[in-house]
Amino acid sequence: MQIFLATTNEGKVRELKDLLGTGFEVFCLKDFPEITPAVEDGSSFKENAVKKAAHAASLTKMWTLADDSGLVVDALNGAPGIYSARFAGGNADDAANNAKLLSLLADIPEAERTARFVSAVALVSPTGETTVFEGSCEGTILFAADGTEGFGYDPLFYSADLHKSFGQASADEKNAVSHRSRAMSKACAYLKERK
Ligand code: ITT
Repeated sequence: MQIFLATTNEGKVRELKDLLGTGFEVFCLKDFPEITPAVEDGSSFKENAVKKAAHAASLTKMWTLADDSGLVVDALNGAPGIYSARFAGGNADDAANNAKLLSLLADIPEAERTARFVSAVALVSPTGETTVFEGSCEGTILFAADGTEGFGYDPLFYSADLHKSFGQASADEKNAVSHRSRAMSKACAYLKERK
């Protein structure tokens, strides 16, 4: 089965390929430079995931999958949430986003640094049928980066499941518990039924 991953994020491409496993011929936005990414102006992870997948599917006519995800921090009333990728500004990189998060939480004690990663995975069929699967994983925000594995906020996220930061976790360890893997296991089960 051919599947198109509507994402510009290399970290997500790596994880999504691993999570799909064998049996898929995978394409992504890098393979189709003429497809411009969708505008993410929805008000939820789910809405933005559907926007990204539907936009790409209308052009590729393949099974298309998009992930919209982010970090939800309780002490920041849910921020950065759907704005996780651009928390420190439009062109912000991971380092700038992480620095902003650490500075906003500088005075917050450990017990109040609870957070979760959330992922909404939208799947659009070649005929436009749309389904969304969601997953989350709990943790706390560290006082400093720990480890260099993964991407995005991983070095600052201490996983309650793994008892270590995602920055210290191997790809397999993160994939066993992550928000994305929890959403993707439901998406993969759905896809298998349609193969
Ligand atoms: P696409 O929209 O092209 O998929 P993006 O990076 O802009 O790429 P999002 O809008 O979904 O994707 O933003 C997700 C951001 O949330 C991402 O850039 C990271 O900063 C953060 N994030 C999501 N999942 C993460 C993970 O598994 N580990 C670390 N950070 C993550």
